[in-house]
Amino acid sequence: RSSHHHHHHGEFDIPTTENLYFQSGIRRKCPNVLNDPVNVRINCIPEQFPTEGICAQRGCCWRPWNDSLIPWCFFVDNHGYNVQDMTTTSIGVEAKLNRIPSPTLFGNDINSVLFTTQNQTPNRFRFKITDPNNRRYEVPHQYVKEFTGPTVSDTLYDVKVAQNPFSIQVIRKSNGKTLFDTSIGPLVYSDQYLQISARLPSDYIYGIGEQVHKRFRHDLSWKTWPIFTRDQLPGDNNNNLYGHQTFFMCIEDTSGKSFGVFLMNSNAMEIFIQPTPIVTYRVTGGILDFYILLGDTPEQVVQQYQQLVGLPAMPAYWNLGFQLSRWNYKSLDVVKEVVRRNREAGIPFDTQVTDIDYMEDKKDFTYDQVAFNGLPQFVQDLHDHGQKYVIILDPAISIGRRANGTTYATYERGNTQHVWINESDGSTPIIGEVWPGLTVYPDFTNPNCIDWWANECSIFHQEVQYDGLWIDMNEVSSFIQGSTKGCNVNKLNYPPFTPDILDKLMYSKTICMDAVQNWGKQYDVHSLYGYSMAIATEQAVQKVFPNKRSFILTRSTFAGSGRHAAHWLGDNTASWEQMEWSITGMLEFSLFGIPLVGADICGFVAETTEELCRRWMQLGAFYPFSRNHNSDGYEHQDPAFFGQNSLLVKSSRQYLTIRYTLLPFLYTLFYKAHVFGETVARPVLHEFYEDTNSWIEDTEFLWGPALLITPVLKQGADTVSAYIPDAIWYDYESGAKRPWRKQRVDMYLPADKIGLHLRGGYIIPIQEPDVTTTASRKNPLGLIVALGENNTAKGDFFWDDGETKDTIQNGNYILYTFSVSNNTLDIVCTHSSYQEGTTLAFQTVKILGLTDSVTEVRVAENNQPMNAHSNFTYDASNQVLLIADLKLNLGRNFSVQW
Ligand code: MIG
Repeated sequence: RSSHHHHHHGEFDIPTTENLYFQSGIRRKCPNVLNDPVNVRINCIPEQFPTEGICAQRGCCWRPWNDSLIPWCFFVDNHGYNVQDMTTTSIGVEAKLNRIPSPTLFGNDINSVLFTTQNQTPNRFRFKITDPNNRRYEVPHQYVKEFTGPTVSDTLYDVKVAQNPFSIQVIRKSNGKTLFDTSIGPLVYSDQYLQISARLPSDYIYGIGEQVHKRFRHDLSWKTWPIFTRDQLPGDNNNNLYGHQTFFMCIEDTSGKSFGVFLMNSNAMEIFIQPTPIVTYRVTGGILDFYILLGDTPEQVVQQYQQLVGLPAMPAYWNLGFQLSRWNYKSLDVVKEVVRRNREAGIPFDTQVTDIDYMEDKKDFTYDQVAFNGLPQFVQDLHDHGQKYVIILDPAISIGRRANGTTYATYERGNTQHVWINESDGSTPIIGEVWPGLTVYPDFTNPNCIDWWANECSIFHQEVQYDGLWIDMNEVSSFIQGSTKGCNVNKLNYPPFTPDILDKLMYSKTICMDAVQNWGKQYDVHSLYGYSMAIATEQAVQKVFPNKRSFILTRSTFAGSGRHAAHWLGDNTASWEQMEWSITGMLEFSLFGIPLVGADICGFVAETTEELCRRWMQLGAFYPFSRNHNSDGYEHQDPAFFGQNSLLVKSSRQYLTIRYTLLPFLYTLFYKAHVFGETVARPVLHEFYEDTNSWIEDTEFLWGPALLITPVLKQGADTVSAYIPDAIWYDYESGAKRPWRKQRVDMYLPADKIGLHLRGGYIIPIQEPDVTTTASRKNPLGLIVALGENNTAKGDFFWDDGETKDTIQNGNYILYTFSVSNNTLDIVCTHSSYQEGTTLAFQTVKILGLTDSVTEVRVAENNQPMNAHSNFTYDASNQVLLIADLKLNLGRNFSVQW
């Protein structure tokens, strides 16, 4: 029998719903009742102030409302597509969709489109709408590849397709809940305007970027979120920022069931969110290519997303150390002084960064021979102290000469190899302007360009032995609109619909949309610039540091960038509210699969204050990526600048020292991010989804499942009203059990304190801290056991050399699992193929929450008879047992009994 067969009509019909406008045969009509359901209105004039005239032209319904947020002109049932010839394929269904004759919105409607579905995995469903007659832009992604099977049965989802007009519903089989229902609005599919709406089953939506959302949970009150990469600083507005992120997660109920929606599309768009809730995509090109991911928990959904777009890179250990940076140190002498004073202050500090001012005339791969004279020797001094050096690189390459009048070799070599982005003719390099003056733009989607870039990185490394690369301005940014010649008047530079992007101009602060790259027209590939630059830089790093992980920090991101780079949240302002919003920003990048993320500590733009900077250093000590960075023109804000004996130095040292103590735990979390897509900086809701209070929590966050971080975010405050999720919690610093559980508390956090709580039930690996990771990695290890319910606990530990590439793939690592029950801690080595690591040993075990005094401690190796161990102390007031002087070398199995 043929694998393609026709289904009966009824099989794909959407079941009748309660809603007046969705009963079969009635559907959306222009309401004549007074209390029509305004929240389900799908805006028919999204791009300008609505008028009755335009509304009539578009064949939509005109019903002004006393509130201009609510659409006055909205779609009725005469727009959309009808299904023709639905057939099954080996992996889903396929149908032709024919446009219902109706007025156009933006012209060039495609009359017949192809709808295909793929049941890719039991959890992952994909549907795609393309033009069968003309190839439209599809993202050449590194990890999301065309799916060819095999077929899966046993999906967690059912899919229903309505025929006239076309719509799709994705339903969770286990409870019949409709997760994604496009019958709420019309499908619009024209050359430069694609629109689809989906009704969601829950008001709790997270993700989409990059914009400032302030709160982690989305505001549903008619919000437009433009997406198109842009060199724009985060502010109190809905501006599109540096990254292009189209993934969101939605929690369904207190069982934790959640789903994710990812649109694979790089074109400029806006995502509109309204009550009910409904999300509407308004996309300027490419195809509609949706992935719906079903999980039992929010964390699982995020894991599935990362497995799809590329699991995050395993960072080098030193990437987790603290970094100091600023724009415009002005001279190497100043940098040296900053390094000196922070060393003197005992600030744990792995990496010194320099910004564009190290360069000669802001030219990549040069350094200022006057102001930064002696840079190579300075880098040697950093290395002698076990520290690292990171330089900034901007993509734009100067077309001008060197200061001494010679040609700029980097530019000349690139020219010879034709590696620049071209104008619409495909052969004339497009000229813009950035820091070094007039510039060309490397086309990182061109393999020759990647070779050129890697070569330049390599040549410069022979001169200045940097350890990592910070890639900025890769949205791509230009200070002039389009090019030195402006931009042609055509449908790419001036599309019929421009999303609500900043300046409402496609080429604002970037190059023309008809410029040409290897991957396609700028119109389609603009938002992939940072993504491609990170991939090119990854190749460069491979050439410069064969077999090492190095460090890449990128400002512009796309889906899957975490595989290649870390991210910081860009040019924030030194303000209390921006410090608070940084938590949401960080958690969103956790969802996007870019776990090595943080904001500029103490704020980039504007003068910080001692209090703000102190509180921000406390919070920033727990950003996965921890860097204090400052803009040009503001006073220094490195910790030691505030005075060797300042409270700010003391508190920064205190919490960075705790960070360094916890690095084995943080590194293990990154291992789990890299292998399983688990989040590192974790939203409270991922662990405590049974409790709806956690669904809106974004002023505190977790490291993995086990460390709750509660910063002070308000000026003048020494008490935080904090929500304590439903678990046993121990104060990290004293080890004392807190009397709090599933309640809001006033947490006393005086000037020098941030709230740190360990969750009962978890065992975390620690290491004696030091001022660099080079030093701390050699120190004794330890374990903290936070006893949970029934006095049990569990944990794990990943260790390798911290910098060689692919240690996990090659098996060169040590892995442990820990568990406690019946007063016994089992330390089980499940993998041991990193010989050098076996010189390290767990030397201390600290047990929190031990109610009874301890008289004897016994230690065993490989179940050999247990020896009594004499060095332990029990602190009865805090109920903490500290066992010291252990020598439990890595690679072997132990148990400790008390
Ligand atoms: O137009 O290199 O976000 O961190 O200090 C500003 C100078 C360019 C923007 C980056 C910022 C960096 C600055 N850069």
